This record gives sequence, C-alpha cells and structure tokens, in this order.
Amino acid sequence: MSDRILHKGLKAKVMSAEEAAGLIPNGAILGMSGFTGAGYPKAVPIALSKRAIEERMKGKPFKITALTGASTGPELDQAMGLTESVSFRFPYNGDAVMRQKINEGVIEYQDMHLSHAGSLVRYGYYGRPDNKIDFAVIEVTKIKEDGSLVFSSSCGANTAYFDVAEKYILEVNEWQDERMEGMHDILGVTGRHGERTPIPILRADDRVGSPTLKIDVSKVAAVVVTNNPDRNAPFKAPEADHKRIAQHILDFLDGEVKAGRLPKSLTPLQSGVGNIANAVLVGLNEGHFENMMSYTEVIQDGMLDLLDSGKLKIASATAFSVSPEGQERFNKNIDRYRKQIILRPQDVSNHPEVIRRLGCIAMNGFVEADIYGHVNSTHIVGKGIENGIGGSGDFARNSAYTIFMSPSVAKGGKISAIVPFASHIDHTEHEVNGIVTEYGFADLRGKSPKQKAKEVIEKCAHPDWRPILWDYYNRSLKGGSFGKHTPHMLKEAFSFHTRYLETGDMRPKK
Ligand code: 0RQ
Repeated sequence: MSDRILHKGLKAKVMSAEEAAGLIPNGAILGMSGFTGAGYPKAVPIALSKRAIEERMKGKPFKITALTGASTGPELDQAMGLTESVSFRFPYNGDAVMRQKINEGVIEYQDMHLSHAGSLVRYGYYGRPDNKIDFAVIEVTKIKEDGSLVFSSSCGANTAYFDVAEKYILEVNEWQDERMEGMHDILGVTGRHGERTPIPILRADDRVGSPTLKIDVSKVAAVVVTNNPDRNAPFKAPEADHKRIAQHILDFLDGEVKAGRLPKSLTPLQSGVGNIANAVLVGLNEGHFENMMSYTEVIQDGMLDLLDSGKLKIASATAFSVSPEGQERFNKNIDRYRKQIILRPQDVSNHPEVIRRLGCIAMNGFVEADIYGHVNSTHIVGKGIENGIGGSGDFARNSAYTIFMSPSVAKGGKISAIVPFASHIDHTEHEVNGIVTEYGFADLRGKSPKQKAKEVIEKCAHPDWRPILWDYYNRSLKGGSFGKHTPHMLKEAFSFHTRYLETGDMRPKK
C-alpha cells in the first residue's frame, strides 16, 4: 500500500487502472489533469485504450471526450489517438498521433485559450445536459489525512474538473517528488459571469490560494497508484538561428531599458515552450538583467538555469516542461525551488486581469506571420492544426510586450514564415508588437499597416523571399484608389500557400 495515501477511506478505494477504467462507460466525458507533458494521468488512459480495443473486438463502440489542461504524454494522447478512443479533444494537443487523427477528421478538436478552458467547462459547454462531466481523472502527488490533495507537476484545469465532475479517479504518482508540497497555490476562479471578484495578485510572487485542494472525498470512485515519469523531453542545445533570434530579443529589451520604458529587472516574463523559447532564456541568463520574475505558464530548463544563477527571483507558472536532466536538478534542489516556484491553476496563471496588471513580456513561437503583423500560431496552410493556441493568446492580447518568434523559413527554405496574408489568424496586428526571426526584430509599435509591412519584410523575411514579398506588396498598392490602408490582391493573397499545396514549395517557378 502506498504511503502517499493518508486518508483512511480513500485507502479502501485503491484498485488497478483496469478496474478504474472499467467504471467509465462509453461516451463518458472525462476532465483530466496534464499540461505540457506534466502531471497527466498515466495508467487509466492506457487502460481505457486497451478497453476500447477489447470493446471494439466485441463489436461495441468505446469513445470518450478528453478534456485536459493542455498537452499530455504518450500514455494519454498517443495511446488514445492510436486506438481512436477519443471522440472530442479540448483544449490543446501537442501529440503527433492525436494531431494526425484530428487532421484526418477522425477526432474532433476544439483549440481554445487556456485561461478560458475552466470557465467554459464550468458553464457546461462540454458537459452533459445537466452541465456536469462524468469523471475527473487527476494525477496527484499525495492524498493527505483529511483527503485534501497535493497536486503533481501541473495544476492545469484540475480545479474546474473537480468542480463539475460527478465522480473522481485519482492517480497517486509515486514518481513525483513528495517535497513538491507547498509549491502549489490553488485558487479557484469560480464566479459566474458578472459576479467575479478581483484576483488579488499584485506581483508575480504573490501567493493568494492554498497549497492543497480540499475535495469531496465521497465522490472518489477509485484511487490508482502509479510510478511513471512525466514526458520529459530533452532540449536541443540552441542552434545558431535560435541564438540569433534570442539576441535580437535581448537587444530590443536592452533598448527598452535604455529608453526608460522598462526597469532593469524587466517586467514578468512569459516564455512559450520549445527550443527557441529556451534559447531566449539561455540568452537572458548570459545577459545583464538582474532580479527578474516570470509570470508564465510553463517552467522549462532555461527557467531553472535562471533561478540557479539568481537572475530570476521567482517563477510563477501552471506546469513544468523540463528535460530528464532538468528533472534531476529539480528533485535535487527542490527545497530551494519550493521557495522560488509557484504553480497555479491555468485560469490564474493565464488570467488576462493579472497579465495586464503585471505588464508581462510575452514571447511565443509562430507558424507564420504576414507582412501586416497578423500571426498564425496554429495552422499549417490554414487547414491542418499543428498544436493549438495554448496560452499564447492569453498572454499576447494582454501583455505589455507581445513578441512572436520563428526561423524565417521552414522545410529547408521551401516555406517562408513571412507571407502576404496569414492563412489563419490567431493574433491580430492589434496586439502583435514584435516579430522576430534570425534576420531581425520588426518593431510594429506606433506603425500603420504599410509601415509595418516595410518593417516585417526588411527585418524578418529571408533575403531570398524579400523581392517576392515586395513584388506582392507593390502590385497590391498600385490598383485603384481604394484599399490603400492594408493593400492586398485577394486573388493572390494565398498564392504562397496554394503553390505549396500544388508543388510542395511556396517559391514561384522561375
Ligand atoms: O515541423 O516537426 O515536421 O519538423 O512546424 O516548428 O520550427 O520546430 O518550432 O517547435 O518552436 O513550434 C508555433 C508550432 C512552433 C509552437 C509552434 C513546422 C516545422 C516543424 C514545428 P516538423 P519548429 P517550434 C506556450 C504558448 C502555439 C502555442 C503557444 C506552438 C513544426 O510555438 O505550438 O505558443 N505555438 N503556446 O517545420 C508549415 C510553416 C511552418 C511549418 C513551422 N509556416 N508551414 N510548417 N513549421 N512553420 C505553451 C502552451 O500554451 C502549452
């Protein structure tokens, strides 16, 4: 028996993952923990996938609705994608198999701002006619004597799922370090529209909630003990282009400090996931900014480096996304990190009110940006989803600085990340104020669309693509007397994309 389950009544609910999965009927709506490969349930989803196969062999259907915090790991999205045991996925996916099934039209997916997810679920948009969901399936580190829960490596949308689920299945993961207790700051954003009160976070390091979550233990249907690692993927050492992107951002921030618009400690940093974001953090660690704070959604290795060097005083997020080496370092120094790291529910970590108040600096990756500054973070040629908007929209719309970054080309130069018209727009020119590639930083503040186009083409586009983009822009500007605010030729606006679909290359034939 696990010594992580201290509540007597809940000890009696321990069963195998297969038995727990057996409680879940076909068509059930599950709200699961998990965010950026951290803190997701690892045994019940595998058991559900096996069950789906068994049921199908008996000629019976078996599919569930999978709601989570954000991305999970192979035990959930890959297994359930492969077995097609999910009918609807929400609000974010980063798994390649699940992505393929979504893009093949086998699984329905709604990609949603992560700060909105809990509220939408509480309003019943993903639930049964009575607005409830069937099960919350949540990974925890520990169940205390009074039945309160110590969350694991992510908080995600757990509180919302506990609020609306009829029954709970808890996975107690002994792999998670027990000493995480005290790192979480749980505050439910539960008010109905029009009845909400302020979230009293005035600084990134404010704690405003409770370290554990008290639940109604009578709703717990099963407790499953696991001992499986999070999906901790290694980071690549920053490539030359990533380092250049990072340097452009650091130079820009330097300029802002010199201009008196930012303090030397900057304002709280939000940094997306991935290798470019990590390169920026590495750059910050080598730079001269001190006493920084972060108010972000994910803590990755670069954040740990910054905490270790003392340049970052505090990291507030909703989840970890560290490498295996980062995990080791985390466990080794956990007593110090507990004072430096705050894990919050995603409707608090990503809340527009707090982000706007703190004046965050948001830095996220993009798929493509257009010459006028509209950004596509999610869709390949406007149709296939890559991952999802994640928290990028929450931070982009509300931060003091909204910076998007990407290499200037993809797929060996066949794709330009700068296009005439973004084929899907997640972030509009109204909130995007910086676009960065290895070639430079386009500062879009205080500029009209035509002025932005010049900045984006000259600073960000790959040199091979600049004449092609100028040709589009100049010909757009010529026609008639109307439409000189944001010049376009609608028949050609997606010519880069249509060429790519026809030939596998966005470049015009010579
Ligand atoms: O494809 O994997 O087949 O090689 O897209 O691109 O360059 O590896 O970049 O991993 O940083 O991801 C926008 C997707 C960038 C990410 C995005 C292809 C490219 C490659 C991935 P391959 P890279 P990254 C915090 C905030 C939205 C969510 C967000 C993202 C693959 O940053 O998901 O910001 N952002 N969340 O080759 C066709 C193009 C392409 C392209 C790249 N224009 N056309 N393919 N690719 N550009 C996190 C959370 O909220 C949880």
